[in-house]
Amino acid sequence: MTALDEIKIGGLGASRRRVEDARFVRGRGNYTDDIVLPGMLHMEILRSPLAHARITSIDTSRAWEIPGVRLVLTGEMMAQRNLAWMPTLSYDTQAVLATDKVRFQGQEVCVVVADDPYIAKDGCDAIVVEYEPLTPVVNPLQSRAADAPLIRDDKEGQVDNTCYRWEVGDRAATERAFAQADVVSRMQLHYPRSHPSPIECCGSIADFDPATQKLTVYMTTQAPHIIRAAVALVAELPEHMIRIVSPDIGGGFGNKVPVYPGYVASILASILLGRPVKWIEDRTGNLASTGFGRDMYLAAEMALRSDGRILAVRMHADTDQGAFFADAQPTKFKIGLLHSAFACYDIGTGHITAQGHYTNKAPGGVAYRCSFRVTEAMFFQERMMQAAAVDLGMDQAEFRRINLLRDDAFPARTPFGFLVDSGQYGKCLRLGLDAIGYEQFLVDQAEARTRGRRLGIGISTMTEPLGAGNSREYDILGIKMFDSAELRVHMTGKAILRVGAKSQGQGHETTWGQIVAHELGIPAADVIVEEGDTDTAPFGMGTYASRSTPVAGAAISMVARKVRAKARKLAAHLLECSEEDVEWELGRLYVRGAPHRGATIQECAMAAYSNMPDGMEPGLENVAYYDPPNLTWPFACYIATVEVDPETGVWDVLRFVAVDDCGVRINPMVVEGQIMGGLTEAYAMSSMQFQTYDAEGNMVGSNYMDYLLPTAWETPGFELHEVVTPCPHHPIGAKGVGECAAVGGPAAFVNAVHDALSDTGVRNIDMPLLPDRVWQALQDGRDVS
Ligand code: MCN
Ligand code: CUN
Repeated sequence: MTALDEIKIGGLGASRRRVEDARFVRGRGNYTDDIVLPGMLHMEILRSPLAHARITSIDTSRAWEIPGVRLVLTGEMMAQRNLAWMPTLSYDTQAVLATDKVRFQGQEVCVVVADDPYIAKDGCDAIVVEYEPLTPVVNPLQSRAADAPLIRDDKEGQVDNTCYRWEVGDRAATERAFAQADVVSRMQLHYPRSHPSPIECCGSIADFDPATQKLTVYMTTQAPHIIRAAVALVAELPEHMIRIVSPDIGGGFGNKVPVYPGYVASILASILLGRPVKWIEDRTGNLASTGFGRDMYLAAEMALRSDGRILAVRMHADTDQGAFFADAQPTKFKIGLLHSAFACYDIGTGHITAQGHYTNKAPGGVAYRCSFRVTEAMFFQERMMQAAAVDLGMDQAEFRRINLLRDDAFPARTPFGFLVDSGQYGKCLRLGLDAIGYEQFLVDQAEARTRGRRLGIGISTMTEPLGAGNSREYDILGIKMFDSAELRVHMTGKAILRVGAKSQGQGHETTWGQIVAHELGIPAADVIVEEGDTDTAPFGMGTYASRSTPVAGAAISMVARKVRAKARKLAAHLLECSEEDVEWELGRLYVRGAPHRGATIQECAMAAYSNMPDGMEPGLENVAYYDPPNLTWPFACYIATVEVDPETGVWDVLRFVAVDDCGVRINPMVVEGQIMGGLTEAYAMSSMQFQTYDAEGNMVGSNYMDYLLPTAWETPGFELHEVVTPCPHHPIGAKGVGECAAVGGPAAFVNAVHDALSDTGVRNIDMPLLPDRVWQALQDGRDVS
């Protein structure tokens, strides 16, 4: 008998079709809003129309009079139960329902629970809130002004609008390096506020059963176990009486990591009413109040030697955090901040300082397809790389090539504290340049310029730390960051795999089965994957920061190997030989020296229930918790070519080449889908998307007329290539990939447009590169921010 063909059984490397799509394309998904429970009530949120105001009175009496209204909750009622404020990831507090002031437009003020959502909305309309307007603060500049109003006057000891300060790197060494520089290159940028905008908004159904005292919550969360822990610890409910279920999720992109007031209010409402309470957020609620990414200002300098080597970087970031600090805590989650900047380059030394500012906006910097601030780190890095090449008068590809970490440099310690363990950066860059036809493009570009046409080429090379984390360095609310998998092989060799991660569209039901197929030879189609139910799945930290493959994926390998170890004992029994003489090939165990004498994994499974050796515990199942030794370090090289129309400022993407090295690919098709999705978001951010606020703190971009999502029509085509450098510590050599393209992509587009303007003196146009901004820059020959 020959070994199984791994691709045929849907193992590692198979572009297996996504099994979850069978229900999604038939409209048979089970999203939170599809769930209808007997006796279910509906909740709506009354939001603040003002960005900054003191609440002088709330009159809910008219709402209570509306037939069908069952409950009206105010901040005061939450406060009576100690639930008016909740902790954030960064140990700040966030208002659940406002008690004293409103601090951003769209903030949650009251909720109404009623027989249907329309009555609940009417109830919200009937509430009268009187506000005493306060001066709104809409950017860090206003926030740190001496006469700025104190936004967080609820916090003891808070004297100004600073929410954090931190620094990393070696200040003294950086200063010495700058003193020796031949050239100092400078850059100032703003990465605008943007929104993950999943197609499904957030929502929850809380179902507290007064008879059993059990609380079940169906909700759109990327991390159900953390929610259970938070409810147990914060609301002091017994953990075994809380069940969190994440059903199908219509996109997360980071938007569904935080805990939102709607979840908390629906839980309290259900406990008070003893009936299920459903809250489904509307689009404006989602766009105006939940999980914003970015909003960071950067001033940076690079010390350069005239031969093109980078001696040091110095950066200062001012971040606009909004009214509540819900971003990562640098001491707890340093991958989430700028620490990963320049990790792929050999830069000697560097120093970063950052200051966070409270403003009258919804919490910002939360996460949008990035590990918090990694996107900004990579964008700033790659914009600075291009500016430095221009200042040195060097070819931008060559400048990158000589500064990238060389293959023999690994493991390499970065100036901001990481250990980068593997990569073939030079090879990725060369592959990308060859694919786009770099040298020929430069010729064509020069020739086109003589005829008044503006072509540009932009490169972005980056590595991103993915897979938080190792428990030495990463925790959430004190819980160490690991992940888990539980595998149960039934007697006929079919299996169920339960995982602590939670897919929001990434295809886990497809790819996790492939890891089992690879480790055990059980066809992927014979493995059912279940995620998202805390009553059944082992404790895991959820899906974000592209951690599922690095951490949960590793746990799946490890649990399958435990099962294989038991199968080996069973095979020894079946084959009547000693365990040491049993050899493994995919899906089969056989006697060393007598390969025809073997037992398949399915035969071993049957034996585990029907014919186990004396003294052996029946069954074939196990659980594994995996604590990774390091992060994984995927690498990417993205190259865009564009043409800018000088008459209109419109720019078109001519070609886009992506070279991704995410280690071993479990499912190449799923990986390509991830990369294309990320590049689409990168294109959206660089060309059309931002969410801004007017001077009054009114949000511009709270609907899809103002906040643009690219369709297939405007999205350029992407040409994908791969390099495989296996992760040295991951059981199957895989690295994370889910965010890479969204993180590294924007700089490629933006650099390309700037390259097309390289003779104009324009150094920086802030994203999004709307045609009017590009046109203005061309007219004036000046930067546009
Ligand atoms: N994969 C693979 N081989 C690898 C790496 C990954 O086959 N070497 C597969 C994985 O098995 C998985 C997918 O690619 O099916 C993504 O894996 P991974 O990089 O581990 O990322 P996560 O599963 O942890 O997903 C999180 C990541 C993040 S943080 C955001 S934000 C994001 C993203 O995924 N949100 C998404 N991609 C998304 N895709 C969809 N459709 N919807 C979202 O909300
Ligand atoms: Cu950062 S957005 Mo994803 O980590 O869920």
